[in-house]
Amino acid sequence: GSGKFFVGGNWKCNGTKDSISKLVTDLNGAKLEDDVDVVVAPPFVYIDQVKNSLTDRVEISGQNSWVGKGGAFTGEISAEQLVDIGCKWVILGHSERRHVIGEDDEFTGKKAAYALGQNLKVIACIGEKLEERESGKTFDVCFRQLKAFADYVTSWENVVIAYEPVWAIGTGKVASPQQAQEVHAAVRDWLQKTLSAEIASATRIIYGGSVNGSNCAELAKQEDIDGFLVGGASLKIMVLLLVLQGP
Ligand code: G2H
Repeated sequence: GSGKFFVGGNWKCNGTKDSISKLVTDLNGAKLEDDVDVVVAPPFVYIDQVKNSLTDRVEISGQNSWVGKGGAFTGEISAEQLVDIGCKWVILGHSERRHVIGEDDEFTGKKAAYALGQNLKVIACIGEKLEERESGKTFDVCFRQLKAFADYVTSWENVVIAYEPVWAIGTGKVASPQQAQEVHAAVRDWLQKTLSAEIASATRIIYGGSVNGSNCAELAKQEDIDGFLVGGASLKIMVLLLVLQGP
């Protein structure tokens, strides 16, 4: 594995002022291991509330950002605004952005480059759909999505790659530790061949897709799994704490 173990909680489009206040109180009271980076991604409208109440031990991420400088882009949130409000990270290319909202590889790569240029760290998501896996295209799809990031990103220092097979997202169907490890190893190999050995060994590759307290330990043991992006389970503090115990 590479770097510090990383656990991100992606709250997606969930929560209210009250439920988020409860989650923050629980996170503040939790004993977090020193050797784990912990990041939460609240919905935009609650970031300020979270920033003003959450311990600095946990960093905050946006769930998306606009592809360039802010301006006349109704409904969008710029990378500058995320920085202004105290975010250190942004999740880009999440499969829900790609497949529900329709953002493509190039747009996603450009977003990553712009966010990095504004000093945000990027959680760059990739992953295949079920029919792509079943037709043997898992690596093709992941490499194509990686290449689109690599086409625009010049420094990988502030990038964490999240492998999230679409068929495992929010479905309860987690990838087996072997299935995840196989793709993580292939991603690391791609980084080595396409970018450099240094980037391949330094870049964290985290897994996302129905991670929970019962499957995280086996996944974390895999050589190339350097952390998790957790959706549903991150809304339940007891489950998140189990995941946070890491490898
Ligand atoms: C994958 C993951 C978090 P969940 O989208 O990004 O969500 O853990 O609910 O599958």
